[in-house]
Amino acid sequence: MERSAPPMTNPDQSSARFYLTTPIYYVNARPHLGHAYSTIVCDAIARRKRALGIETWFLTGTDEHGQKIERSAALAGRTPEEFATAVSGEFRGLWDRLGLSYDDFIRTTEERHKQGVQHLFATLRDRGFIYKGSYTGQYCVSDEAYVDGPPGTPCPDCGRMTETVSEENYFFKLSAFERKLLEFYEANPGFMGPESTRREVISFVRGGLKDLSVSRTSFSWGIPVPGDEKHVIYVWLDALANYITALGYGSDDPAHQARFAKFWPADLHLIGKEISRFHCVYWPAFLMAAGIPVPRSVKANGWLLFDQGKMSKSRGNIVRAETVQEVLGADALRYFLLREIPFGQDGSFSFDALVQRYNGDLANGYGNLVSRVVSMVHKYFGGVLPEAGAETQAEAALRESAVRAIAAFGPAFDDLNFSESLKSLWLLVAETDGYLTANAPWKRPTDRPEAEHVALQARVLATAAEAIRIITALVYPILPESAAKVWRQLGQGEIADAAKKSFLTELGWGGLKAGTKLGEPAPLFPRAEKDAIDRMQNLEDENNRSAVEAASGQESAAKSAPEAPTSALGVSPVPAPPAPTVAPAPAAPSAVPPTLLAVDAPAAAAPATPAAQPAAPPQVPQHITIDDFAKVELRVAQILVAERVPKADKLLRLEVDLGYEKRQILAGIAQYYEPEKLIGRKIVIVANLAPRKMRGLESNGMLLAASLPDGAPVLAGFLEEVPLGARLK
Ligand code: ME8
Repeated sequence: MERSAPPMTNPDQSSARFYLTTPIYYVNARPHLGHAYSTIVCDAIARRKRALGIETWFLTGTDEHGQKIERSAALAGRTPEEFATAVSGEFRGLWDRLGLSYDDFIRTTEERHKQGVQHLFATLRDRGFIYKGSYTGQYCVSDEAYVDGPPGTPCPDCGRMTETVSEENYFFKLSAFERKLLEFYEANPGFMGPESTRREVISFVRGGLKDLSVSRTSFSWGIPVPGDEKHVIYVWLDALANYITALGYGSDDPAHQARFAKFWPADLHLIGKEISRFHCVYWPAFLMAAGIPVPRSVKANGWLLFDQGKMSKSRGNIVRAETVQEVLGADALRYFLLREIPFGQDGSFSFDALVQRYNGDLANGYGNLVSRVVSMVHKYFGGVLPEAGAETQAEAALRESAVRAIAAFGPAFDDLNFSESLKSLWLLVAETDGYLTANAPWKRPTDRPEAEHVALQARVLATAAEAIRIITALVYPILPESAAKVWRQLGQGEIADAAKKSFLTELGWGGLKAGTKLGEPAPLFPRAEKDAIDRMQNLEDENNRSAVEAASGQESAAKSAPEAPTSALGVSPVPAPPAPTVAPAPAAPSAVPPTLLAVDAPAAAAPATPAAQPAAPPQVPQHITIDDFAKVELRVAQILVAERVPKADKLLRLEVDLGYEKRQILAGIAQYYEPEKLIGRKIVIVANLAPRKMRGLESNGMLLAASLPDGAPVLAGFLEEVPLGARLK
């Protein structure tokens, strides 16, 4: 870990303490592997620091205020408090289930946080860095970020359409920190990483910093501005402050104040790369303005990708950590994430790659090595570790390799280069394996006297066991559960106790003593067969299916409501056509190009037609007159916002712009369209349908789409430019 001097440090700063944090996660979505990744990385770091005798404080938590959470709660039909409590509980429950060793879990709805944030806000105001003004501009609710540009500008980070906000706000004088921040980055090259993040942040600041609006008035789910309660504090100022409020900043309790004095500034804020601007620009500026030391480092992990895209709820491509834990165990997940993905880079997750790594490195590698050695000590020496005797060249070579592995592992790990540290340690696994095979203690050549053979067995098994002890001690922060099992098998007791006694500080060759009674061999990493992939896939499918069923249960309840039948898209009410009275006939002539209409091709007409082929001509129940058609008001609209509706996996909530007005429409296309890709797209809607409510939300209109034989919708659109609101007739 690079440690660079912050501009202001606490005088009682002792180097034998380490404070690290994860981002606090939004409670609008359940935890997935992406969240688990950052938290697992922190857990591994915290475990190593503790085992090195460094007093460590590891903080995680949930980010619960803001417009995004307020809206998600409304969509779920719950109060923001209930909603936040439920989802925050899921995060905490998962971290416990995965055995993560956080020291504190902060929720931004807690009183201690509220008090600290208000104290920070008041301090910034008292020091002259906050003033009142008014803001008219664009805001991305998904990222809770202000965006430069005219109305209609998509968010440069997530691509979603921004909303226009016009409010009286408090502003933070961010512009006053442009030069100070650049000087700070220059003086502290290790402050942020990886290099790509550093470059991006510096170029953002060089591009000029404008004052930042730090309060909102158009909603109320947040921490009130002290003394002006119609404003709530901007959610990022609220959220970032968690890193100090959790320690005790702003608290009246002397014990908490002492903890703040002891652990602040943070040694490491570990974050995902998409939130580096908030952590490397706004956060140090807020702290500098408040006269609080800035953190020592902010390091960004890359994105975990799944099915080619960033794993995220809005893309609908998430995998849950529970699934991997259930089939292969939490250690398998930890090992995969840290070994497979060079920290700071994006990395793909797939069940195939996971199982391949697991079998190759854990089941056949480390696990098999431990099991062979422990079993042979039981078989040949009654489970008591023999005296190794005099070293030959082979033992000396293995000892030197182990010493090299100890020397290489720490610096790479502490530089967050987990993949390299594991790679170098696995060279020792392979070498120990090769050493066993070369000396074959299980095989007694006919020409070798018994006593000589027993001496070889003793030497080889004692040496291999010692190499395993070194490997296990080093890998403990990454494989805590399995290392604990191996430690017991080596007769070393509880590894957690050893960690408390800072066993990594004096790790060196020769710790295993002859005469130690080994524990019983127990399976560590049972080989994963082909069905492991299917089992994980099935668990995910099952989880998705039950979510869909939960959603469609409610949708079908809505469907059966007589006043509001649902269309094939599960959207707006379209009266069901009467049963056909005539044989299938070609499409009725119409003033509207057929692609603009929701053409329902009955599945029975073309059961095996691949989606790409044209649908069979629809059955037309009867002719309508031009006057009938004129009753339907079809208009061009542009999608401004598209997001999934929680617990309704078929539904998207769209905000569309008709030029003359904006409105919300619910569309049952979530299984076919990624919300992000719809933003900005021009579509056709039925504008004069009576509004109806679904999942507590009002739908004002219906999209038009062709319905393919397999049920997939294809949205109607235009090749030429068309103005918003234009009527189709
Ligand atoms: O941004 N790959 O919360 P959030 C890697 N509340 N990491 C991922 C990931 C992925 N696919 N998906 C999520 C917020 N993460 C704010 C933070 S901090 C004061 C406030 C991880 O719920 C990664 O660490 O959107 C990312 O930064 C974080 O989860 C975002 O979580």
